[in-house]
Amino acid sequence: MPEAMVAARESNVANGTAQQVDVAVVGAGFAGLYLLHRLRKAGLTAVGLEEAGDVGGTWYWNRYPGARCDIQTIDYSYTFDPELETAWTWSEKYATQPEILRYLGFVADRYDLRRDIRFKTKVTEARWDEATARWQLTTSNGAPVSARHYIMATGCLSAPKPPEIDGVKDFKGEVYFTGRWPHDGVNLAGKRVAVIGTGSSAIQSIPLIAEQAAHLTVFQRTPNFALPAHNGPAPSDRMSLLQGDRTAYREQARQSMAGVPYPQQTVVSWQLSDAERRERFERAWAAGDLVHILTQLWADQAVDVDGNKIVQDLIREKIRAAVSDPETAAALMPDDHPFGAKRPCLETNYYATFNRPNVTLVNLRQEPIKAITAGGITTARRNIDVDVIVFATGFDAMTGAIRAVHPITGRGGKSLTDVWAQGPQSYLGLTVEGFPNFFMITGPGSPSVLSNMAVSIEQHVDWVVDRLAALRDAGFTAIEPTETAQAGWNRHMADCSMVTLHRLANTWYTGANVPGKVQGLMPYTGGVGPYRSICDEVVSRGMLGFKLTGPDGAAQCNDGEVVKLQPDVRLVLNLLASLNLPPIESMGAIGARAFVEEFNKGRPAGRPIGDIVDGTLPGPDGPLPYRVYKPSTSGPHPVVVYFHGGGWVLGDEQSDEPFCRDMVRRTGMMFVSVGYRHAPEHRFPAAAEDGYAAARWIAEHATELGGKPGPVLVAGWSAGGNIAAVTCQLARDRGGPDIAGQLLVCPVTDCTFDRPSYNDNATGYFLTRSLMYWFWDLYCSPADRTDPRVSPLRGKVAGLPPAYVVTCEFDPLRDEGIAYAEAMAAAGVPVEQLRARGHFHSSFAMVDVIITGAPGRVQMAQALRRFAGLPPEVSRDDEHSHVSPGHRIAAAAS
Ligand code: NA7
Repeated sequence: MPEAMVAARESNVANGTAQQVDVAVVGAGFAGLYLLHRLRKAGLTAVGLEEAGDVGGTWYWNRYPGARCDIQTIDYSYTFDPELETAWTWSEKYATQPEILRYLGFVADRYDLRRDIRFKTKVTEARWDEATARWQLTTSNGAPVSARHYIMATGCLSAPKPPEIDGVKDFKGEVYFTGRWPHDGVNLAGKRVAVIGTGSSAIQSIPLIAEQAAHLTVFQRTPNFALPAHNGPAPSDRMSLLQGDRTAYREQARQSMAGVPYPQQTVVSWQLSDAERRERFERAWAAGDLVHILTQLWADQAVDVDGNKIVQDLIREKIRAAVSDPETAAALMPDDHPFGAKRPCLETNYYATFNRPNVTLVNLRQEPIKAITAGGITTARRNIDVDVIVFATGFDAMTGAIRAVHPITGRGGKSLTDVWAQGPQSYLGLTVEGFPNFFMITGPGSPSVLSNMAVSIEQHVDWVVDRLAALRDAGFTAIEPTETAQAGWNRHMADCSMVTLHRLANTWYTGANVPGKVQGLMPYTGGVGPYRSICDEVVSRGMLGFKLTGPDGAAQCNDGEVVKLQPDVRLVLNLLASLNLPPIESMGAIGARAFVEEFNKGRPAGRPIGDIVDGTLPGPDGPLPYRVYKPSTSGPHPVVVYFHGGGWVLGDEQSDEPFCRDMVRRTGMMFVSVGYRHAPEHRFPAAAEDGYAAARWIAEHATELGGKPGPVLVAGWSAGGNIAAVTCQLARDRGGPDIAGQLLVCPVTDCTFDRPSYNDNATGYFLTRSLMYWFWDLYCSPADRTDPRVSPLRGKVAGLPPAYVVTCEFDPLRDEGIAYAEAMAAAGVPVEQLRARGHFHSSFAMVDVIITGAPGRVQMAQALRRFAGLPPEVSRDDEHSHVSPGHRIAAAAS
């Protein structure tokens, strides 16, 4: 900062006139320090306002015994300056709070940051002044501040939660909060100590408190999963990865899901034997690394309740083995949330501490705390006398420091507290509509606490500072997200929340730990790498979703939503795009079939079902192969005749196997998938006639196949949906078979290519318009295309079986599917539609890849069961029967 400016600042502080800066930053922790450094480099003047007496943020306040980071310190570091990386060496795999604080002090000194920070200074009010397009801040100490931009670098866990227990004021002993631990330490020797809470802070401090105290009583409301930290020197395997190629290591972290460089697992739990799963688990247990065990066991561990439960059981086994008293061990075993849905902890001697004679666990689920009294704590069963109470009860997370600490008033006098009354709303977790030039670092709506904070902070700070510099250079003075962009982000947040299991636990991620707080998942669950690419996309698409304004009415706004696809659909499409595959239609039919076969080898195998039997049936022009998929329950089951997708050209009776298996599990019905003949060898109407003949034969032979006699159901995806629809028309017109219902998933129904979905989704969503043209050309000559046996929309649609029609937003076939559903409904056929928002043509077929497709298949299964006269729910252990509806929490913003 130029000398004159420093002098001006000092005199402003002294005389009470507002300190003028480009940017005011609240907080001098990891985020605030890097902000000040970057802002200075960008030529923007800044002041840091920090309540504490020095730098450090969360590491300044959390000085309780045993406080450490639980992301490995080599990953929990700044990476913006390679020289800084080599100038500092961590002494341990997980550094202690004092060492991390020293590191942040070292950084502050190295870049001379303290001169821009006003310590022991709280912002007491922040108000946007429309006339000057500046934020006006009042502070608890010194001059007010006038800033063009206002940035909250306040951290996610910095507003401790009040005790919420009656009688705290009556207690005559000592009271401490882990999040506000005295700087000169606490002597607990010889004292009777109570620790309330069993989150990370408690789990880290309890073993050390137990060593000092005469007696320690731990009051536990919810047991947590804790894993051994195996602290010590940084592990050599991780160190050699880092030192081998530092740039690649850091880049992998930035592109990863959690901000730590681990690969994406692709093997699913049911592909592994018990022994292989145990081997993976033991390796992870020995590694002592949260991100390893949270991400590296099997691909379904974080997204599927079954895959997750295997991990839970293995951890519970470890707890049982570590704790001698079976009742205490049982009480310490979490059983109300998926592993990882609540923040798991790293421990050193935590479970073993409960084997000490001076430690008692009080299970508050059995005996809740009634009150705190002068002498101790009274539960529903007893009085426990103590000298010291340690509240390790956590924080008003994510929104607490931003919302509750001081009033923030945006455009038109709107208060942030009011705007967030129903949960935090943001665009990218960085900005809020109605609050121009206001930014949050790791705010609600960003990956934040579900990521390595160091990586997320650097990404946020770089993005924000680059935007401020660009804004200045373009002559604008204000930036604010639009309503459309914010609503879109909130929808995207809600979509992401359906991918992971975080929504299934009541935690501080969801606001459930604070009485009265609106509940909803606050952090972004879509992953660090995808989040980064979205932020970059906002910029590359001309600051999409932001309104920029400047002097003399200058304005720019490229309004819109940055992500309309479901998050996993976006990932899959980006991956496919990155592979630069030649168009399928350029491969020729033989080449395309080989490609699809190869492509399918890489997908997760379908889940186990009862039995699979292959056979052949007599088709109109020779035998046709079929594959029967049977449920594991005892039959006979209703029969679904299934037609695979592939544009009448590709695939076979096995190519939709994951879908068939999934639907068998969800419906409890038997699927018979038919290998109908393909073009170009067998052109129209071969596939249609095969489909019809197969349905007829299967209906007639249901009992021999092991199915239930009586009406069958038909189902199909894509061209298979076309054959299913045609089969229903032919069955009506040719005297059977009796069909109880039809499930048409993204069906081809018409030979017209001018509906909007054909143009809107012509390219970029895997099934392209030109691929569809190719399919049509191979299968059916133009003269035949209006025949209802290929364009069922052109046929008579009255008198058809009840239908469930699924269409996807980003599919060329969307509008003809909707048109067919509407035509049937208009003709009196009972029709239900699922118009899948954000999905593409293959969403529902990509089982265990497009996780957001699962709820759609649940609805399809329920429809098939209704058609078959069965109750909607199949009694099996899928994710929707594991969890009571009350436990499902969508994103805060939804
Ligand atoms: P956490 O993880 O929020 O843990 C707080 C603990 O305190 C948790 O076990 C709570 O039980 C318990 N708690 C909270 N309020 C009460 C009341 N009123 N009565 C009894 N027990 C209570 O905070 P931490 O400080 O441990 O960790 C915060 C994060 O810092 C951590 O996740 C890491 O990211 C670093 P509950 O589970 O709500 O039933």
